[in-house]
Amino acid sequence: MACFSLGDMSSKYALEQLRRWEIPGRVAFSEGNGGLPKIDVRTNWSTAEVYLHGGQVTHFQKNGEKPLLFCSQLSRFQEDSAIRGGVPIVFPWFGAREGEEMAHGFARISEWELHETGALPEGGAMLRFHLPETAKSSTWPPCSLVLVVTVTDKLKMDLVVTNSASDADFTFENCLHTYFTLGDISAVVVKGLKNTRYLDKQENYAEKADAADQIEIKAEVDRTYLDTAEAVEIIDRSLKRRILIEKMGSMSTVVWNPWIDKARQMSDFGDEEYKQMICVESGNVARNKVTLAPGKSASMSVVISSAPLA
Ligand code: TA6
Repeated sequence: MACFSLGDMSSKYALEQLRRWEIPGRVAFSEGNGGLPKIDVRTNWSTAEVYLHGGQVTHFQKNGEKPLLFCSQLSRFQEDSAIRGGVPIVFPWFGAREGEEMAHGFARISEWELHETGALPEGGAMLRFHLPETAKSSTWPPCSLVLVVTVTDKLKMDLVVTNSASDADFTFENCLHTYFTLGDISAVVVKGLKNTRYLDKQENYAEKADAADQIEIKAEVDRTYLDTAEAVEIIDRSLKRRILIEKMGSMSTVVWNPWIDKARQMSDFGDEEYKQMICVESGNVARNKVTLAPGKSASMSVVISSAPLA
């Protein structure tokens, strides 16, 4: 199976290798930020961008509208850092981990391989990426990770994890850590999580529930909602749009806005950028972590769409 990953290739050579996957008018390749190879997708309804670095979708925008995904103006684009925006792939652990320097696992700082591109008959595009064996931390059991990105008037991402071992179960956390563009955080509410139990990172992961119909962001919010398969809606009255995040194979939803202090502490994030973004993340975290028997797979899908506010 022909495939491609950045590995130790130079970017120019890398781009030449990618050309075979080009689909005129639909899928093209260019040198992105930091000289990293970037995949440019154009459909009848939208544009998108994906980096092999992290297998990360960094841009999705419907024609004539503001981008749906947020990417920090200060994001690093280098091999030992995660891109600050778009859809970082969190795997095989969420958050910090004892003895591991990289929070949120190694998938988002690994070079993924492009294995397939396809033009969809109605005018969309499909891209399939694999995380190569070499990218994994040696301390982790054999597993395979596949990401399928489908771009139409919606953005669909499928993340499939397979336990490649022949004799042992494999337990992991996963999360599509999606950053969304907002007009103004003060004009935004999040719906779909009423009465859902969550771990509040602001209070040492105390377990709580919120009976309010919607979440307003007036300070740092860092909540891991558990045991929920529900869709979540971001209502943005400043951009007069609602963003719908539907998910399958995910029982956790994380809602995060860094607010003022955390924004200032992040060198790859603008001090004022907290006003134009929110993370609504879909995954399987904490007690929702997944255990796979040998040879078994688990698939998680997230579909992002938007519509004007009535
Ligand atoms: O998903 C929320 C969170 O776990 C926050 O606590 C914050 O750390 C955020 O992820 C970003 O993490 P990163 O490692 O990308 O800086």
